[in-house]
Amino acid sequence: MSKSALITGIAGQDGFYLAELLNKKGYKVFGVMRGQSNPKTEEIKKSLPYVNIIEADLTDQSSLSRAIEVATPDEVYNLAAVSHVGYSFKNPQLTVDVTGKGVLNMLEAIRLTGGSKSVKFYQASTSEMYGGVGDNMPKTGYNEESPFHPRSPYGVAKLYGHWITINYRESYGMFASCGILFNHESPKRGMEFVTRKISNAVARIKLGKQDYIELGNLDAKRDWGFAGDYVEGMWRMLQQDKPGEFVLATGETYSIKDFLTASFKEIGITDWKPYVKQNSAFMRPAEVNILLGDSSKAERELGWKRKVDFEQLVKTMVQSDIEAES
Ligand code: NAP
Ligand code: G4F
Repeated sequence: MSKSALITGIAGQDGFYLAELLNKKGYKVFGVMRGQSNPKTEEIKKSLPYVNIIEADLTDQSSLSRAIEVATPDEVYNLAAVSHVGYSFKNPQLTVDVTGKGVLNMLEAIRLTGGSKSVKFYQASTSEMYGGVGDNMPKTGYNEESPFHPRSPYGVAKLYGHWITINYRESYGMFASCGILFNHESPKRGMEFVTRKISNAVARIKLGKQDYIELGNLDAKRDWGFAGDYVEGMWRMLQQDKPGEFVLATGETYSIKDFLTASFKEIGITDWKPYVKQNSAFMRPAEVNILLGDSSKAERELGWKRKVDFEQLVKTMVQSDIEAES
């Protein structure tokens, strides 16, 4: 009999790639969407026609219990979150409710519907939990043993989600794993994140639809991979004999300036400075200056390694936006 998986955050970037992967593997896929009339519902029905949509909200535990009863999943992937770091400074309490306490609601929904021993659970933890100021980062990057120092309401809420997941494993014997994922991007990335904001603006500048782009801190560095590679790692975590924590990263870090250089190169522009304005509205009250991940454990134990490199990622995103904007 085919396995069944429940994905929260199905309308997000990772929800899309994970649903595609699980469908290819023969899973029956259920996806949680929020809202009485979510405008993305029609889009999801078109792009992921095989997904069984369940209306539920991470802040409403009873709706999650119902989702578990409907899907009777073998695996639950908890991807839903308020996921934008900048937004989390403006809406810190909502962020705690969804990104933090929402994880507890999902775990309780599994436990109270009798799934503690039968359901495998994946929590979308994040490199934002390391935060820091860059000084305490090991030369080879953060790994599963590195200390945490979140720098945003989002990072703090995710740290709660991370530890409550581990707590449910230790308390109730749940198969509950956390993927500590570094930034991963794609043409499906939300426009509010810096990579897609840049790739889309570069496409529009090429097509004469836009003159410049406004950005915040250009010096921050991120370890950017391709989302399609990372959902494969999530799935592998739940196929292990034992649950655990796993870092997924590329092991390379680039600045926003590097991303601008590579993106503008795609449209034949070598000097991007005339096309970029800095706007303090996009600066954060506290910044994570540098992120670099060490995914040796995932390579060793999951046989996972990223396939797409930085240059390929930028090219794919810019070309996809040129096509979409043409
Ligand atoms: P995303 O595109 O922002 O998707 C998040 C999804 O969560 C959205 O579809 C959103 O629904 C849904 N959601 C928000 N509030 C909800 C609520 N109250 N109830 C139910 N659903 C709700 O994020 P992503 O990039 O795919 O990331 C997936 C997960 O991995 C997130 O938890 C993120 O924090 C984490 N993560 C991401 C990265 C990364 O680089 N992408 C790295 C590490 C960890 P709507 O579509 O209706 O808004
Ligand atoms: O693209 P970002 O908003 O991603 P950020 O903050 O690294 O968070 C993403 O990755 C995390 C994993 O490390 C996830 F957990 C999280 O859910 C999300 O997916 O910003 C990247 C960098 C930051 O330093 C930001 O200050 O780009 C800088 N930046 C400069 N100008 C900007 C902008 N970020 C955004 N979103 N918009 C700007 O105009």
